[in-house]
Amino acid sequence: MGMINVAREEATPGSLKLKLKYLTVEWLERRGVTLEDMASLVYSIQKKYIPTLTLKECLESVERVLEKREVQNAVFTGLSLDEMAEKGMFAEPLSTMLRSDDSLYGIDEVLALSIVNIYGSIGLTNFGYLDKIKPGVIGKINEKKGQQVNTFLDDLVAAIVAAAAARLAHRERDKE
Ligand SMILES: [Ca+2]
Repeated sequence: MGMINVAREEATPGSLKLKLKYLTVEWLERRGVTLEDMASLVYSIQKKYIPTLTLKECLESVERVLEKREVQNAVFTGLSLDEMAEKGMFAEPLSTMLRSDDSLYGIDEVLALSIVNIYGSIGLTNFGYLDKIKPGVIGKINEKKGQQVNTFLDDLVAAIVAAAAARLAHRERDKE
């Protein structure tokens, strides 16, 4: 399976690869989350481990994460489900679970974990922390829940931030 994925990745023309990344950024922005929002969260959780860290490096790390097809696909899928739930396109009991971000639903977290898992156990620890504390834009997304369905968005953003922070941690460790 790994081999097939690599081959497909190489066959993807550069312009399509770039287009998918920009679409992913656009979709997140449409739902109220910018690259800068995510980069500043990466900075806040990783700064204590890497004192020389800059906001620019955090922004770059978020961008690298958003270049991965599995991340893009998770974003397109989750945000489509949020928007469709908003428009009332699902039958019960799914409709109510998605509209209320029911903690027993759980599929939003499962989808987000597909992003986190790319970067191993450091990613998972970061994700657990962000999910519990809900700092920065993640908290803002939560507050907006009355007006807009953000059931998948909150977990996707936490996962992207967790992955970008883990990526920086791995990079720093490889330097030593
Ligand atoms: Ca959620």
